[in-house]
Amino acid sequence: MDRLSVLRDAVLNGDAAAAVAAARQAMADGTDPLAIVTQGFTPALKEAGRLFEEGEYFVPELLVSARASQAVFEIIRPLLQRRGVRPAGRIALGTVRGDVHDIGKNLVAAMLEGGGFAVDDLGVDVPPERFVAAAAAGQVDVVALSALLTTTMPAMQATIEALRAAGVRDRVKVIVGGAPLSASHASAIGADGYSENAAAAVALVRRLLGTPEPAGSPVEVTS
Ligand code: B1M
Repeated sequence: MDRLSVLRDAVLNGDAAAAVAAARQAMADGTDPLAIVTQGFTPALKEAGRLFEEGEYFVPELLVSARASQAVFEIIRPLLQRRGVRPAGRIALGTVRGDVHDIGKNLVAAMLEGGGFAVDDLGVDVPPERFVAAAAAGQVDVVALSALLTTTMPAMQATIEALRAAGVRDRVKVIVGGAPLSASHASAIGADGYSENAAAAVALVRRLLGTPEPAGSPVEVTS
């Protein structure tokens, strides 16, 4: 079995030590860290979600799979981040109120940092007023909202409305993302953009802020 298959099985079985060992071996063999995300733990989590839907997995199994992915992500994160450069913009990012899913949000944060942006990670279950406070503080160019549950999608609209009510909506761009989202929903709730994955979020922010794309890094943007 190749390293990424071993990693996928380890994540699916919630075996963090085996997942980390497979990730380290894959990197030692020259595997791109981003491939460990896109071909390693992301498909494994998708499979865990499918098993959950079919009643074969329950929340504890989802949780140990998520922990194994997070352990892998911790060793990859520094490789996705770029240090020591002047930020091209500042992003306040969080998972919206009622939602504690943060693996995708953390990936978006790391990719944005890797793209040269400063990220204020507000965490999970972030109420609209915390996003408003971040925007009102002045330094933030983009408010970035993540949601993984259909039941927490309305919190995105509530956050955008709170920004408007506080008089700070025009100061910032708002982007949204997460598995249940779509470009049409983003536009319906008054967001400035939607991206389907972490790499596309970087391209979207660059486009919204007018930051030039570095040569040789084409990425797909869905917005
Ligand atoms: Co939950 N969960 N979960 N879960 N979970 C899902 C999302 C679900 C689809 C599983 C399923 O039924 N198939 C389902 C949602 C159904 C729905 O709403 N339609 C679900 C459910 C129901 C629940 C609970 C309600 C279960 C319960 O308690 N009965 C509960 C809710 C808790 C809460 O939030 N209040 C719950 C809990 C959990 C755990 C805590 C156990 C754990 C999360 C741990 C953690 O995040 N620290 C968990 C997990 C792991 C999942 C699955 C299996 C994996 C999610 C994940 O991390 N994917 C998930 C099934 C699935 O996704 N197929 C599921 C990998 C990650 C890299 O992808 O997060 O999609 P993703 O991020 C992507 C893009 O979406 C995008 O870029 C990322 C990287 O490319 N993106 C953005 C995300 N945010 C973005 C923001 C952007 C731009 C792009 O700009 C701002």
